[in-house]
Amino acid sequence: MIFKKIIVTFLVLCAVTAFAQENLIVNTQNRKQVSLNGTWHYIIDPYETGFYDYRYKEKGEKDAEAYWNNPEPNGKTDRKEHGYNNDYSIQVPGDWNSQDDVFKYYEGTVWYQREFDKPKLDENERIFLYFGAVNYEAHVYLNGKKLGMHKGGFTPFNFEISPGMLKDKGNFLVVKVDNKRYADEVPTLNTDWWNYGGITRDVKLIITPQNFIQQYAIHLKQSQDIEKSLKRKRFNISGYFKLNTTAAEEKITIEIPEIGFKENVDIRDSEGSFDLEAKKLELWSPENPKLYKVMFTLGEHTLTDKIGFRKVEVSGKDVLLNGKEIFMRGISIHEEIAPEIRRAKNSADADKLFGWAKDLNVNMVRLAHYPHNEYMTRAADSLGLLVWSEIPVYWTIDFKNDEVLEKAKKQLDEMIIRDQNKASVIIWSVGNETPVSEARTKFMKSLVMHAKEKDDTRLISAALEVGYNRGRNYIDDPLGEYTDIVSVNEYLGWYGDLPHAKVKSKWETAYDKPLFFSETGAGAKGGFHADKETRWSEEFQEWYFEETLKMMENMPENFTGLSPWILVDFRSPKRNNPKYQEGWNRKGLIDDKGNKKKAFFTLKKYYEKKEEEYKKR
Ligand code: GCB
Repeated sequence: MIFKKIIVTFLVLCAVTAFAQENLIVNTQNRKQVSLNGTWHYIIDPYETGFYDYRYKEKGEKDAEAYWNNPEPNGKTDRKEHGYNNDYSIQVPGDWNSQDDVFKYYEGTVWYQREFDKPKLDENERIFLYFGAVNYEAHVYLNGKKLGMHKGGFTPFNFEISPGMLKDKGNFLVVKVDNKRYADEVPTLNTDWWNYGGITRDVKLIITPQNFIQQYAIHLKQSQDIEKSLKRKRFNISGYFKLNTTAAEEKITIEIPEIGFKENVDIRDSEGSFDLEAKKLELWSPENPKLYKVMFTLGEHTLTDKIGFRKVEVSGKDVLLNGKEIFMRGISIHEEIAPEIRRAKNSADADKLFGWAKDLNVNMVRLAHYPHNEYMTRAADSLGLLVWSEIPVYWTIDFKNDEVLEKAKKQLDEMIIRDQNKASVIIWSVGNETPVSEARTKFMKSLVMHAKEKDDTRLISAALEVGYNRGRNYIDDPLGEYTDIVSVNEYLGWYGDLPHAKVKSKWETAYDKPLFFSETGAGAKGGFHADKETRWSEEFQEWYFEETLKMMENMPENFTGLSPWILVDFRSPKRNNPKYQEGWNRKGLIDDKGNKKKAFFTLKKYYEKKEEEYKKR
């Protein structure tokens, strides 16, 4: 009994002091919930008047003019200098930029507000407020009390609402959202994409039992010899549970009904980790994206998920999936719906983007340059698309700053925790085109090691740069020593020289590891036709891809695939050619209206050929 009490106190203490990512609740789709999506009110506040007083000090909690407090005037003599009403409404989820012209180029603070009634709770149920993502900094207040703060524009977070905080009706919820860019944040000041602000992903109340499974991982044990397991039809399955409890729990039951699997995990002995054996599993792959219903029961409560089982590994120069060499026929994607000039945010958007990708005959997507919403990785799981998922450590991050490293690690953790049960995700990328220096390599190595420590069931990579040197492209970035595959962005023929230069171009790496082109591409304005040497014409882009594909025929043996840049044209404030770009990066194979450019079909044909070639192996 005394032992039990100690555990209880310890766990409660942990819950209070833990970092945000340790409190993150996963698999929110399959938990009891109330959506807080829909119409909210807003105040645009470029001077942060609702947050700072006139001496620029943070306002006191009860300050009547703090924007987290309900501003209803107290009778006709009362002076109130802010307020929320229906004339200032905004939809959640959604970036603000696309919702009204006043927001189009806005970077700064916007206050979001809505009310909600207390949901019906069963005895001992707990309640959490969950955000899929808010770009970039969110301060969250409920009924005038601060619940917490979160930084990072593309990863989820949640706060517990204690029962005493909720009224039966009209709970006043306010979020201060700030998307200003800073040199010491992740990403930093400079990116080649649009800085969409707002509550960009779903918001919901998650209702849990008193004791519940907060996070878990379940996967094929990485160390098993997968060919042997396939022959024996017996697989080692391992993983862990992280509970959020106020009482000591003893066991969790894991069930996979379709194969008659039912095992108990004693969580006292194992500290939550498990190592079990399953029979008759069909493995997940792009050709057969098999997902199983998996059930986890703690006490009287069962949480279900849909999970695929697969093993990805590097063997010498190859990437193996379930023991077989694969070639990644990829495409890079930004989280944007171009025709509507907005962030993608729901499953219809995921279907649209992946519908285009599938039409290109890809088996892999690089979700650049930040973790995309969870509809994307769920859809990738069921469609059989291999995923590269990345944190926005992009270009000129402040590599000498330890706090920036911590911010990057936090985003890495949140990305891994959310998606560690998605079979589709095979690569965690810790960054893109970071300029080589001692400080940068130390920083990036630390991220690679951190990712490996958190998850040994995926490959770790980062998109590197290459120095072109008279036809010899030698990749010796020191970071390549630590990543599992060596990935580079290559633009020969677009940034330097013309596409025909590619044929003579030779590729070598200093590392005996698989080589992947994480980008290659050229700009073209959809519908603009000219001879192939005319920049911005569809014909130029088509020529670029033809030459790129010819170059592919002479790649070294370790060449393992590519994810060209990019599926669809995307908004970027850096792209200001007034005739051809007009604020768009035009390297899409599909234009901003949704029309396929000529190069789309060039790549598609190549991918069809590659698919056939690998089928015969
Ligand atoms: C790159 C970057 C990507 C850019 C692209 C371009 O190498 O990784 O974010 O958008 O080039 O279009 O230049």
